[in-house]
Amino acid sequence: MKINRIELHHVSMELINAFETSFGTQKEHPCVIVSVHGEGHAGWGECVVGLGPFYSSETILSAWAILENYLSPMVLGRELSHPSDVVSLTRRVRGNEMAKAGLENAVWDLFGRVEGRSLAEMLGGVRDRVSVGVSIGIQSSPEVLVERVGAFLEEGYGRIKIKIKKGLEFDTLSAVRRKYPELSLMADANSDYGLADAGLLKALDPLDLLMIEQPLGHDDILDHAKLQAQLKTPLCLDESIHSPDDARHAIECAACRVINIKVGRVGGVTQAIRVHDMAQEAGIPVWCGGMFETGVGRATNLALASLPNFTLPGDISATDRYYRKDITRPFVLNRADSTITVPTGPGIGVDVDEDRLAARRVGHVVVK
Ligand code: OSB
Ligand code: MG
Repeated sequence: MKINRIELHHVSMELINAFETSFGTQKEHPCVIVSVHGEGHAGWGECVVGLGPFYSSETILSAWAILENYLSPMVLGRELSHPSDVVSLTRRVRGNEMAKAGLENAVWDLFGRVEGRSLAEMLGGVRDRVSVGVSIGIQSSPEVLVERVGAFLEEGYGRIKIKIKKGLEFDTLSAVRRKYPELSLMADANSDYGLADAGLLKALDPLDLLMIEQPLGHDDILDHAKLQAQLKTPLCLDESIHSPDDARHAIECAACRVINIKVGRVGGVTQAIRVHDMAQEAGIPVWCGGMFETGVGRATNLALASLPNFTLPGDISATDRYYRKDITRPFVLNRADSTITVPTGPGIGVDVDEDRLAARRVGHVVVK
């Protein structure tokens, strides 16, 4: 299969609710939607970068430049026998995992559409519905937070993740725990703590959290191992895992008991599967993280999360938790079991509404 044209669409999606984390407040979701064209079909992938280099070092501008000037030329016109060929063709580019993922995911979708197979089927998915939860940003007070949690439970979400900030973690989480003693509850620190703050995190052990996500440095593994040894609560790594090797290092030194897999953070579907398989062999459960994806990235995530070792609920909420109108059809929550149904059509199984895409587009380039 050959790709003869690649288009980059800089899309800006307005979030229904601003989202505050320990690294900043986000009012919109910017992304690069990548479309790859060949064999009479188009494949779609989402590059999940932020506006600034705060969650990861990649930004919308860096991903755009890398995709246009380096990654696209490496893939255009080349004979591809499998989507993972993109990984080998772009190996010379270091880092820039989100840019790589946007392109490779589009190629997976193209292969699926040409072959008439769903992405979930291509990846070896084993479930038709994926367990999901909701990630709640930092709120103005514990009372406001407890109310928001109640509203999401009312909507049918069965697992709640709360963003925490150093010094406010106990009051925040214990308020929720007091109101909902049985709730499947977890926290995400986005690297706001240091090893010297172990005491603050140890104090959370009695709250019976499902896990604490990424308390320490965005590039740390070893200190997480030292921290995990002091805690009863399982640690989960997000920011620190950019590759299968990072996952291996974390597993070998017992830095975590859970791994969050974001397809963008690890450089695409192929690498995500490698991390999944490695964790499975080590007895480490994984779950699918979220980056406020449009329907394009959300569909990719659902296919990925249908793999067997995604045994914990993912940050893959329904479309109406993020957007009034998406660039694909909306995804809805199955209220009865807090799941979202995995698309079954060819490729990612949803189509891009091109009028809607054009309406949200602030930049566009065609690479041939
Ligand atoms: O740390 O998981 C994170 C969003 C943007 C950047 C980082 C993170 C998140 C989320 C939101 O937690 C997950 C979602 O609902 O998409
Ligand atoms: Mg996280």
